[in-house]
Amino acid sequence: MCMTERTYGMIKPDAVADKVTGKIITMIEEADFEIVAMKKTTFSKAEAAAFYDVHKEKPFFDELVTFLTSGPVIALVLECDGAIAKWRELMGALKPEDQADGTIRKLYAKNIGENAVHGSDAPETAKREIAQIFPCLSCGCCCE
Ligand code: FUP
Repeated sequence: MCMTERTYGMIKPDAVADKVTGKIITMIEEADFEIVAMKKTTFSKAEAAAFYDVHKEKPFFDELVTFLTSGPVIALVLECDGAIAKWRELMGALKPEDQADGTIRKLYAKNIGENAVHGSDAPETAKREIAQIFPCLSCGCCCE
């Protein structure tokens, strides 16, 4: 059985613009994730809408797409045992009042929308997001 897990992580446009990419990558490495893949990329409106398709009926959808396309992101594939839950723990909660000390969002999020980082919330989501952003990694022979 495959012990390791992969998740899709993303340093969002606010944090890239604030030049805290290096600090966030250091936190990722100090938490013992393996960085399987990393690239700087800018989402088009269509790519952002596809990425956030699950939120398309939400009132904040347009704002979400506008924000994600507002500048480059750092897209990541992170790997370790329990990577999905571990990365979301390091990211911190969505709501500012719930963010624990030492989490990335506590340190760098500005508000509920401009929240510095993204992480897949489940194995199927991780698979879909990695396939969208890093199609060459989704060959079917990697750990799932
Ligand atoms: P998370 O998985 O923690 O990034 O949060 P969600 O998948 O629930 O939400 C995705 C994005 O929608 C968040 F990053 C920010 C945005 N959002 C809002 O802007 N307002 C809300 O009330 C909820 C989410």
